Amino acid sequence: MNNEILNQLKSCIVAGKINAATPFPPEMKGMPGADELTKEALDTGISPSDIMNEALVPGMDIVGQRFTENKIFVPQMLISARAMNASMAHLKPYFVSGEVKRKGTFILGTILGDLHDIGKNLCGMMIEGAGWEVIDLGVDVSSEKFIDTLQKYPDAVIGISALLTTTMSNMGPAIQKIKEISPQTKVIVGGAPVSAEYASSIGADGFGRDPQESVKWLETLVA
Ligand code: B1M
Repeated sequence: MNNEILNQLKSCIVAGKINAATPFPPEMKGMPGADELTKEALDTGISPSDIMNEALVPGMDIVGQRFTENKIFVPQMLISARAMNASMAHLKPYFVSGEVKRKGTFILGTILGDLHDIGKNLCGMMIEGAGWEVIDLGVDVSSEKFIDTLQKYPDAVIGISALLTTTMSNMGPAIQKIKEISPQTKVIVGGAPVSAEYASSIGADGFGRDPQESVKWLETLVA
């Protein structure tokens, strides 16, 4: 019974079925979505961490994998993230109370001067879906703002996104300033013009070609 609800919930995440009222996807019209199934799971006594680890995380993992393989595209990924958010709304109180532990904290932002946030937002959603607390600083983030936020979350990992060849050059100095204050802090960078070689040349610890690669790299930190 428990497995059945969790499997259904996982399918909703993968298919992007938010709640019973949403008509998408057409083949699931009228069926309960992530919203109703999460409530039912909690009412049945399934623990919030089982909901997270056995439905949401594996569901988003499939979504990320399909995106990497070009089997789905940005709109499908966004709708799956909305289904995940519908479920997370029921789980948030348990995170706040500490009953469900996160894998860690991830501070995310686009680099100084860069206003492109679509890819950064997708990464944030996938990383949250993988069980991390995401502190999203938004766009055009200065190194001072990353460092200030790090004071509040000293164990956090930092993620920086850049979409312009002109702004990606701001990432190296930002990483240098972050590492001067906190040498042990891990930093991952990504964005269309960024490559693994460039990432390592500016002192980043990790590079994510897409959200799924970023999730996989984060997993190596907590393995
Ligand atoms: Co601008 N823009 N834009 N733009 N824009 C590009 C990037 C550009 C390639 C268009 C072009 O000329 N063909 C070009 C950059 C050229 C270059 O530098 N080589 C460009 C330019 C020049 C500019 C302006 C300078 C234009 C101007 O004003 N003259 C200006 C700059 C503004 C600024 O940032 N200061 C500008 C403005 C804008 C808009 C505001 C209009 C808008 C952004 C809206 C927004 O984001 N809210 C915009 C858009 C939409 C684009 C394009 C069309 C689409 C970007 C996008 O969202 N892609 C883009 C052209 C293109 O890409 N086809 C373009 C979809 C998104 C899902 O992909 O962001 O690559 P992406 O994210 C991927 C990966 O890169 C990765 O995961 C995501 C999912 O796979 N990823 C990470 C991203 N961040 C990551 C972080 C990680 C890990 C992975 O770890 C931390």
